[in-house]
Amino acid sequence: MERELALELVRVTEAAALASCSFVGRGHCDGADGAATEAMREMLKSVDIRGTVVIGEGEMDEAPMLAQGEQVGNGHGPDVDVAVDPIEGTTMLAKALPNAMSVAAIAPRGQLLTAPDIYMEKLACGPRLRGLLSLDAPLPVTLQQAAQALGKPLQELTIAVLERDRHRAHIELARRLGVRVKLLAGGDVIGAIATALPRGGTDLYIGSGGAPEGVLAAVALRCLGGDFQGRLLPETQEQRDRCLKLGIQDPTQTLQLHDLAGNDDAIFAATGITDGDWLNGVTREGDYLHTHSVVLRAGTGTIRHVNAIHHRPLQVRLAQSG
Ligand code: VTB
Ligand code: MG
Ligand code: MG
Repeated sequence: MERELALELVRVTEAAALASCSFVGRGHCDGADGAATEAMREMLKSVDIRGTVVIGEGEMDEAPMLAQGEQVGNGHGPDVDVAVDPIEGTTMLAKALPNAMSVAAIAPRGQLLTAPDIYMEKLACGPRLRGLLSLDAPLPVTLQQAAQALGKPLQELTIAVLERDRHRAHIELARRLGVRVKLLAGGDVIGAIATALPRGGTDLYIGSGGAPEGVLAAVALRCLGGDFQGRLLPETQEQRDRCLKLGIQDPTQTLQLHDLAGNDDAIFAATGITDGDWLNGVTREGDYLHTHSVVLRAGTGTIRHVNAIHHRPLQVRLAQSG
């Protein structure tokens, strides 16, 4: 993959953030998702890739959404897998809460897991813990191992988890051991990524969230030198069949970083929609909209922050002219 694709991918997440920022705080999700998805698809048309969507907005071919298997790009560049979440954290966007962002990743064809839209059990950590932990180990063991490897007591360990009833036992257990628990309203892509950021404030991310988000987070953690393991959690026969159809023979297998995000080059891009732990949200100043994005490359480990200023009337005109 040409490295220029990194900037092209930022354009894609910027487009989705710009298209959906007017929905922030308005309480309804569908309009925002539709606008972000359409903007992403339009922008992808100009990118030099022969892309196949492996992670999209929905699997069920509900045009005009980006569906698994859909071909994107201008058909001229390399064959790549495309993973997107046009809005990661639509509920946060609707409620004007932190950490709503637009996310996309690409990698050479066949590198990214084609995941079904079901839950996934996750364990993410930063570079200092890479290769030391296992999703198969009981939580107390993982917490002990992490604390020991980081050279600090359990009382100084901080884990992040989505605040959901299904995580109550984990949360209570961790707290009983003295571990600090950061509860997230939503957004486990940033929850997992934060473990690998220098001032991310958390050591581990645990718990279950969306499998598509797991693949996206895994790409970012590969680029950041961290680690990510996942296990799909099919709950019904229909979901198990869905896994098989996607070529996942054993849906209960623990997936390692390379199973999810490959071992070749990969590019991850994200643009903030609301202010968050990593990215600033879209802000407006007169006729101009400011975006803050980050783009990561697995091949080189580069972390690039991109602050862009977009001329709003021009954006609107371009959108209207199709
Ligand atoms: C998960 C998580 C996402 O929504 O998909 C979550 O991965 C939905 O989980 O980051 P619940 O069913 O428990 O609400 C996000 O938090 C936001 O898309
Ligand atoms: Mg989404
Ligand atoms: Mg999401």
